[in-house]
Amino acid sequence: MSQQSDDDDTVLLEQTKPKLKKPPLFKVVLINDDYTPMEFVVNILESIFNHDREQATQIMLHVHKLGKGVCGIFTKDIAETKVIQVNNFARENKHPLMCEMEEA
Ligand code: TYC
Repeated sequence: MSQQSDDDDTVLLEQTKPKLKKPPLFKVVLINDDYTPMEFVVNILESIFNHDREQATQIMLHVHKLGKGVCGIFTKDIAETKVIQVNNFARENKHPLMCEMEEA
């Protein structure tokens, strides 16, 4: 709310727009490949994305059948961190699994 006075001493109140905008959101997307074991992908979906075993298995099978799939939707910093964690963990275990982010 901003205040302004005019000639006759009345105070005009004018509504100003709220200044906070919602942050942009990013999908973290898992990509299929022919070599990463299904169990390894399910473990990643449980440990990094906090899905239960059932949800993790559904997402892994979706990616396996359709080529890619969303693991979760996050603000930019969190999405970037998750992508790095997945890619580092996959490389440490010598799997070619790939993870990316796209604006939601
Ligand atoms: N296609 C893999 C297999 O048959 C499993 C897999 C699922 C790999 C999802 C990557 O993002 C992935 N072992």
